[in-house]
Amino acid sequence: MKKIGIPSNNLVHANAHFGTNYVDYIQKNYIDGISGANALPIVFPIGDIKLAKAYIDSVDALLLAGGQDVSPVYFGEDPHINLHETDARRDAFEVALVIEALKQEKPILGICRGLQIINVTLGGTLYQDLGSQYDGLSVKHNQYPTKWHVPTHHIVLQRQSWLSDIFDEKSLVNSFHHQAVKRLADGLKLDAMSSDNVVEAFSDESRRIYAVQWHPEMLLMDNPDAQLLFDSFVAKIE
Ligand SMILES: [Mn+2]
Repeated sequence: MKKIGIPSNNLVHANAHFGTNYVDYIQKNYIDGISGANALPIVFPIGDIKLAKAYIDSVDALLLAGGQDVSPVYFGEDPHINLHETDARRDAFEVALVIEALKQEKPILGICRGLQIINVTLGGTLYQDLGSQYDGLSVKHNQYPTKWHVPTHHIVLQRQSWLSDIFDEKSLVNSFHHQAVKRLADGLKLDAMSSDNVVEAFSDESRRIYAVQWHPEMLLMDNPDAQLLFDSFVAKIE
């Protein structure tokens, strides 16, 4: 059984249930996607970047989940006034895991924030806030409060890629982001865009990097076809 490492998110603020206890967590939907592809999900608690090698040694592939905004320090900018919450420990841990996974030539799947982490780790940049920084914006990329499992905006495939076997040339996806790729890092190839030309997916088959800006794990709740993306990723593992 192939093992997929999934770095966790964490509760940064006290809440009614956990109080000030530190809690690492991962949404069940990612576990469902990996389990559904007959692979073994292994959650990595956010930790010391010195452990990145040991963590990646223990799995066959890496899945980066959604979450907080990525800190703009990773692409040399100060925080824009509309930047949302960032998490320095999570950023550092995930960047270290991406670097180590590439070193060990293990496949990486990035989802939403995960896509953005991959891009900045490889030298690309982000719009910190599409609404105030991207003039071409005309699509609602944060569909909240519409439910997670409801596909709302189209993606248009840009070339023959791993997505071509999964999606029609024009398909509907869900969308919960206000950050997006500004400059794609060298070596990454654009796979899909929204109708307002926001990067919705990229990949690099030679390094087995795959990334989508939407949330296939949430679509799973009501769209069984969303499992295909996880199946295809797991099939990339030797
Ligand atoms: Mn979108």
